[in-house]
Amino acid sequence: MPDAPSAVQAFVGLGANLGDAQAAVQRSLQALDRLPQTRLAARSSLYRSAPVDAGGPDYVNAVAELRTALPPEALLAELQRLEQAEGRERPYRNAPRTLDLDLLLYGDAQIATPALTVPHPRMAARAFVLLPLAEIAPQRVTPGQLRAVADQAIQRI
Ligand code: A4P
Ligand code: MG
Repeated sequence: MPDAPSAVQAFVGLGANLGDAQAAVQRSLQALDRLPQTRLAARSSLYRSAPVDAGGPDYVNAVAELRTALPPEALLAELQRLEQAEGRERPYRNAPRTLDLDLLLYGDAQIATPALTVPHPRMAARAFVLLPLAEIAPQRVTPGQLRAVADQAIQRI
């Protein structure tokens, strides 16, 4: 089926560091492709990364490119529903998690509401976002950004 004329290119960051994190990320990539009015256009490799500003086991991270006709708030609600489906609990900020889905970019939109900040405010400081994003959308990441996170421990799985 062709994309709706209103379809927007959006990027979603996936992260997990509890349970079978690799399986949760793989399952969720497939689930993103089944969201209403949405298809998975590209997906990065999986990456293993040391926790940044957080504790617990290493993370499995990836980035997905979506084409979606959902407005950003509706897309966020769907992402949160998928987090719940993976058994996400929120005991405290940056707690280890079975699945975290962050809306990184939504077209060229700049969004600042209480529920949603896009571009994701911390993405430029994080190798676990920038490396997978550069793999599928090199034009959205600058060499300077990559240099700035070069000291963060991350490897492609
Ligand atoms: N929210 C606002 N903007 C957005 C957005 N663009 N995408 C709001 C998603 N959510 C957004 O999120 C809290 C609230 O942020 C949501 O209710 C939503 O309305 P949350 O997922 O419940 O809480 P959180 O995960 O503790 O915070 P957040 O912001 O997701 O944390 P971060 O900053 O993403 O950090 N280290 C490695 N190696 N790999 C990781 O994946 N992840 C984190 C989480 C820390 N360290 C990590 C990793
Ligand atoms: Mg989150």
